[in-house]
Amino acid sequence: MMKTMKALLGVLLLILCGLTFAPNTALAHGEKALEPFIRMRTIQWYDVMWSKDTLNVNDEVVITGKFHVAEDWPRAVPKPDATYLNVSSPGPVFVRTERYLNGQASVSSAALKLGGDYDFKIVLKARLPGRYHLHPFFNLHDAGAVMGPGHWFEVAGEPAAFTNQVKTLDGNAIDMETYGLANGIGWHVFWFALGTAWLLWWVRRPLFIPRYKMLQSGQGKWLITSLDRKIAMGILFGVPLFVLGANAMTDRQYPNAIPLQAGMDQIEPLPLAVNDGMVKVKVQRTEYHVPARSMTIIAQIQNTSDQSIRIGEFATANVRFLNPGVSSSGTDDADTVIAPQGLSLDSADPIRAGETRTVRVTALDALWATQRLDGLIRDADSRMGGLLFLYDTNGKRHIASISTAVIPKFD
Ligand SMILES: [Cu+2]
Repeated sequence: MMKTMKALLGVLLLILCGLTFAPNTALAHGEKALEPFIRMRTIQWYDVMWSKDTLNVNDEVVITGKFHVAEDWPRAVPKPDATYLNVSSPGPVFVRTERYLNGQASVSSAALKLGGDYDFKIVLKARLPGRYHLHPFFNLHDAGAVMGPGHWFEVAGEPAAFTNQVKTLDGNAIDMETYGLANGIGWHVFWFALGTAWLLWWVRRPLFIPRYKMLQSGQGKWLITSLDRKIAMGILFGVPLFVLGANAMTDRQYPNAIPLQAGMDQIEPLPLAVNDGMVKVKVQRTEYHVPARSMTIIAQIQNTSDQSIRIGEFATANVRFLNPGVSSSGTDDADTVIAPQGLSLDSADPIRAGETRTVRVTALDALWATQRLDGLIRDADSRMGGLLFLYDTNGKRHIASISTAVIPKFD
């Protein structure tokens, strides 16, 4: 007996240690968890920006950006007929106060069109002080979460200072932090108490084996007393009556209640497709050189615009390979995954207006491996997708969404 007690205590101590010394700073939260072909060929994020990254409790931050829905959507991923744009954060550290898709206020899920471009705007209000990594991300029905680029935010101030007052449709101001809390806790406690009491009513008596023995010896009728039956009947009729009564009372107290919305927002893609048609890119062959961590894309580029253009960037799965001299990382190079020298071309000459030329684009950086995109070559669907950014002499940007099979080279 003493031995088992000691063993039990030991196990408990181990569990306690595990809980106490568990690492409490997880620095990643699934950005690289999805298969590379899902991250590269579903939602292709670009131009994601944050209005600020140090704020006080109650301050608002605006996240804006765009995304392209890949034409070459993987066969293994259900089509984006039900998707939800959200922000991933380590717990309820911010509250989302507004969200827009293509300028339309949107609270529900939305269906996305393949090949479409959308812009988004999300307003968040800081709730708890701390340092947090946030990402916009898309929940794709039956597929999972496709993360957008992440960013660190520093929130200062006092947690108690947070206010979240909203005005309901009938004009009452309510505090979202405490509204209905007592009611919710009250109902949970009530059902928990009722359930536990009913369980204890039976558990306090001899259980399985004594009851089995009584049944075997023909004493089964003593197992259930008439009081048991009365209480059971009381519960059987009392509980539904109680629930219906409470429901009627709630109905009378809040006559203008709106159900939780389960509809789907219908939002058209931006009028200008990602590729405005001026620059056509046809990929002929793509090779991934495993030891060098370099992706070589041979593509025919047809420039039908009236300006000469240069390739400035290749972006896939939030990794950005920049062609130095043509493209810079923009405002935020602190933590988006950027290879500032990652993109090179076989010829630095711009592609002249009207010219069609086959170019060799090389995206080389360890990010292919550290972001676990090179796992692509072991997928059953070794296709890659991404956005090619081209700039003309006036700085106007053309974007081409490309998609290509990838052939690995191991030597
Ligand atoms: Cu993160």
